[in-house]
Amino acid sequence: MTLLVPREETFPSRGRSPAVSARVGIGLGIAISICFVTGLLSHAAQDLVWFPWPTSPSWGYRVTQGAHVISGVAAIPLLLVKLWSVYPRLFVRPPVKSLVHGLERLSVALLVSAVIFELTIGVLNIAKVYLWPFDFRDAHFAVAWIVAGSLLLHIAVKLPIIRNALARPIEADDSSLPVSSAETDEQPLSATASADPSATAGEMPADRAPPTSETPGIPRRTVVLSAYVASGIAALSVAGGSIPWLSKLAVLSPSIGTGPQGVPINRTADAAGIPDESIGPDYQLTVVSESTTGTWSLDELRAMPQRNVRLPITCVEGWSTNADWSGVRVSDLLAAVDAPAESRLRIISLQTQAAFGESVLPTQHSADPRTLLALRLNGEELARDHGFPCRLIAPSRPGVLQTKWVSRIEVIG
Ligand SMILES: Nc1nc2c(c(=O)[nH]1)N[C@H]1C(S)=C(S)[C@@H](COP(=O)(O)O)O[C@H]1N2
Ligand SMILES: [Mo]
Repeated sequence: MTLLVPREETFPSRGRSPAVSARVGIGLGIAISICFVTGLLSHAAQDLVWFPWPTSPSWGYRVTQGAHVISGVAAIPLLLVKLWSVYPRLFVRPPVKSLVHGLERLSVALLVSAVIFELTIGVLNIAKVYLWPFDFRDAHFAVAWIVAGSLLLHIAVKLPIIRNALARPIEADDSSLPVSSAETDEQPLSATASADPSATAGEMPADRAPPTSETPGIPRRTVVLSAYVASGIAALSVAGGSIPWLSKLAVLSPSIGTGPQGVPINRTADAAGIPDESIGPDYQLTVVSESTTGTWSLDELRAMPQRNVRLPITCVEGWSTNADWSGVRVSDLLAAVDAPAESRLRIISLQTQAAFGESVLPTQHSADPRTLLALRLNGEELARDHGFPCRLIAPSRPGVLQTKWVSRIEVIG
């Protein structure tokens, strides 16, 4: 029998061992858990009508969504090293030894493909690349549950191995680790390899000793350390998108402060198809309540009491920044049309037939005195691309719902 790969690359080698998989797995498990929980929170803030997402602290969504993007990106190097440490197992023969073994392999396949799917479309979303025919949010949300379920199952099945691997010094001999019924591929040393003369690359010769600290290959400590360092670097490459003093390092996030008026642009007025005439002198804001309809020209809005708030804008896709906004309180507009401050509102923009062209403002946000229809940003009249003549800004609200170019507000509950 000839091995197709160099001896030190065969499994198990020193670097490829449960000692490494378990130690990298801890960080990966933590990153995925943070990502999952903050993803659920983002879903709650955007889609759950019955869940009163709080308006305070105003930076709440900024923190949860920042953590979501950072933990997801930090997971990538850990995932790669984890897969590297176990991938020769993909080629064990026979591929399925028993029903339990088959189911266990299937759950790992599901876990790995679901995690790769989530991280891939997540990163592409941060990079504003939309290649897929399906709805990003629906798919990202649904597959997150597959990740969570198969991850719990995976940890439960591997718990004895994880425990033992963590209890021993990292470079210690792995050969006496417990082997569960689904884990018999951990023992290619004896029966399998010697009984099967056609053993393929990735399996061990029968006479091969179990890996020890003497086995050639990358030291395990180096593998684990490199995984965590790479994860930290990956996190830093996006962390500056949400954490201002790290913004110089944010090579993968839009630089905060680069857009007009010091705030990045998510979609420009041209990209959103806002015609110049619609935001010219004839512009009017219409507010419709059950009993009354009010209209205001831009000058009339400017003549109303102007409020100043400092609030972050948090793009779901991985950047956020604080800004000074001023304009008319939404609750003042509601009072003008005899609607209670605690009203559910539909905020409609001049952009028609687009996913973000309108949004629903829950009652707690309408009533919050910091929720404005902003006319000014960082001391200047709102730039066209930031939503001129006026745009919604509310505390702790996903950026995608901070509707720009608002032309109509309807009380819907
Ligand atoms: N009408 C409309 N409003 C919109 C959008 C849009 O595409 N159309 N994009 C939203 C998104 S995704 C974000 S992050 C914020 C960004 O606001 P900014 O471009 O002023 O920074 O605007 C939101 N408001
Ligand atoms: Mo966004």
